[in-house]
Amino acid sequence: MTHAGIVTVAGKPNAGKSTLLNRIVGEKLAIVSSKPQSTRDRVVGIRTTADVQMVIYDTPGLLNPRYALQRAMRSSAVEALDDADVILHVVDATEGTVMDLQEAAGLERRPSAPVILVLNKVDALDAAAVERLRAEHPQAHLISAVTGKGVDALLQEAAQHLPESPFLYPEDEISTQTLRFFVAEMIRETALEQLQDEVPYSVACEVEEYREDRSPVYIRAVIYVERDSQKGILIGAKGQRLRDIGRQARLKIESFTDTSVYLDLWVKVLPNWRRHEASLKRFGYRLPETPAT
Ligand SMILES: Nc1nc2c(ncn2[C@@H]2O[C@H](COP(=O)(O)OP(=O)(O)OP(=O)(O)O)[C@@H](O)[C@H]2O)c(=O)[nH]1
Ligand SMILES: [Mg+2]
Repeated sequence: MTHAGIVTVAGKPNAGKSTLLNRIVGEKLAIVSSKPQSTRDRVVGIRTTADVQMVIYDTPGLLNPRYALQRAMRSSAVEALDDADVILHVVDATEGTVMDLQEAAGLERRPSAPVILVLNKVDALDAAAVERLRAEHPQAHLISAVTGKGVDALLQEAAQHLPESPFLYPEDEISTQTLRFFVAEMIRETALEQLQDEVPYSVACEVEEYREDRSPVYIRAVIYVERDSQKGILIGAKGQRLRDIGRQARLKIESFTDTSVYLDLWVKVLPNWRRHEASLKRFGYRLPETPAT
């Protein structure tokens, strides 16, 4: 009999959730950045072995929302907690304090699924610090999402919480999201890498046209920002920065899709889109049913 179910990866911004999802699936599905709040909606990865299928939800970091986009991010994460058969609570072990998920995320009630505590980034700690964590949190899994250390043991424990079930997806599937979604995310990630301060939070990306019938594959995409000044920063002197972003994003897309791609990349201003529900919907962010508190 096979086992299958939902494994939700949750925790604070920048804890390494997306890095862990990519490690588990063995493919770079979720964008990773050193800037917090890089994941905005649930990213679904699928891992199938001989008798276990895990549907893994990577979620936005749980934080106190201040504007509409953050409300959408939080509700996406909280929904994914409700759907879970088992939750991996990822904590950045280099930060010192380890809170329980309910407290760290400000949840009103304890999630109903079992929670496994995952202390990540142990590669960045010295042996004494690792020993101390082990003594303080004997039930936790100490891992490094970057090196893969401890991840197999973690997956073995997670699998034990999945119900008996036929597989939910074909065995060779690694995600439920569309290519368009991944392309938009790869462009957004590339833009994040090039930007400082507040600008990254103002960036959204939309794929307007995707022509697989052409060779190279033709993709027209728009990077949206909130202000004219940000548009200037993204385009750069004589358009150099936008060309750099376009070239690097194209390389990522080509390696992900295994085809050659012509990326036609534009920048547009959509004033204050992060605060407008209509704009959020347009970019595919899900809105909470009732305003979150
Ligand atoms: N040293 C070390 N760094 C890590 C590890 N896992 C993640 N990081 C780094 O931590 C930063 C954040 O990683 P992400 O995977 O984007 O974190 P996240 O939890 O998905 O962040 P949000 O989506 O913004 O909530 C990146 O710079 C990663 O390279 C790890 O095991 N060791
Ligand atoms: Mg993330």
